[in-house]
Amino acid sequence: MNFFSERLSQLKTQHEALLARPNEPITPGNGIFQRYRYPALTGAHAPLYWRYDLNPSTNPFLMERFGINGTFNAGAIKWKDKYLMMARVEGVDRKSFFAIAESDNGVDNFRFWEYPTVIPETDDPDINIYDIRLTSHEDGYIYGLFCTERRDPAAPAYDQSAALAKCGIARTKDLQTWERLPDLETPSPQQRNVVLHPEFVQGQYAFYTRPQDGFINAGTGGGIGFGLCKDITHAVITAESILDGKAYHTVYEVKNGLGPAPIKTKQGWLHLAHGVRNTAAGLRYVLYMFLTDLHDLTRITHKPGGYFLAPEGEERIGDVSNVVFSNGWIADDDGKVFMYYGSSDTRMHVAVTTIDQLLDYVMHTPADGGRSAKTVNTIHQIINTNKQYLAHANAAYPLP
Ligand code: M1P
Repeated sequence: MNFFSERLSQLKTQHEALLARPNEPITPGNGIFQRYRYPALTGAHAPLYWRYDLNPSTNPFLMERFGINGTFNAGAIKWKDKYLMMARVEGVDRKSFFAIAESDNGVDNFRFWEYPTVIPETDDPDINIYDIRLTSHEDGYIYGLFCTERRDPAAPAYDQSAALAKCGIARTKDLQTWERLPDLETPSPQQRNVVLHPEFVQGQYAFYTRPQDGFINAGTGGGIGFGLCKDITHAVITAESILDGKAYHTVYEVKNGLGPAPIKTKQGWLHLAHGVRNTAAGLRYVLYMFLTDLHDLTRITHKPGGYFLAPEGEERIGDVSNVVFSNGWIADDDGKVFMYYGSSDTRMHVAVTTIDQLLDYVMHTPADGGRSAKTVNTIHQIINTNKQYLAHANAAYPLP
């Protein structure tokens, strides 16, 4: 075998082994969700034919011609009985784009479709697009709302970082061909993490927003907002109210943003969101949950204190460390829920749970008491209630 063929064979073997690797649940877990041992999707999952020129005469060293830096922050949807992640794929050129990977069981063997997704541009081309939220809307379309980032036109020439984030909107009926609609207009100069609600509200399209003053800093903005608009083909929100604000000394004291579109349950709408706080080591992103009223979407009925899921082990490390971020989940008809989350802006993971577990979690986890004394009080109450059960538990499972 010559050099080229040998190298190609090695690459193919390694790639196939990665794609075919079974994922394993990590037991016993916390009873709320089941984490999995391996990332569900990484940059290395990208097909070899995206990355290599496979012609021996033009690429005699079988050199990587287009490197993939990572795959993270994926939208998700069940489509023709397959579990689909629409991942944010980032090239080594720092540009993100979307590409769909599918799996039969939702936890492993994710394989990218042949081509990355083509999202048409508006008259003002996107410089970078990312973090798509997929919503199957009752109007019959699947919408993808994503962040479109462009250089801030007001920034002086010496500042090549200042950016303007807006919400881009595209829709499809087959996940292959996308129609681009004008970007969402809101009272806020910066919008990221915008999510479309799956049902009409008062006959209008309902959006969860995240107003910010700056690209990174929430400033006077922040919080998960809510607004309505009649025409999604020219989406303008004139009135935006905050349904879940940032709060001092919580896991969302710097900023927060909604994750995927909420899941409808008999008890209300289940929401997954991310919260950000500042530390000496930089920003820390965790996931948290809350439940809103079935009819008044802006009324939070239950909100557990603290985080639902925070980065652990390898998840803590990556291009932007100490980050978990979720913008995709899939609820199966049997009540199983596949939660997809990115870690440290580098790779995707899956955690599996059920609607019943999530409702139990949001409805029975103590709320944030607001101060240390209340936290101690909460634990005292748990201990006292447990006393009658401890004797039994110790008898059944004697302590060493
Ligand atoms: O780098 C961490 C995250 O930062 C942004 O989230 P937010 O809008 O809440 O600040 C996004 O760029 C997100 O993609 C990224 O994971």
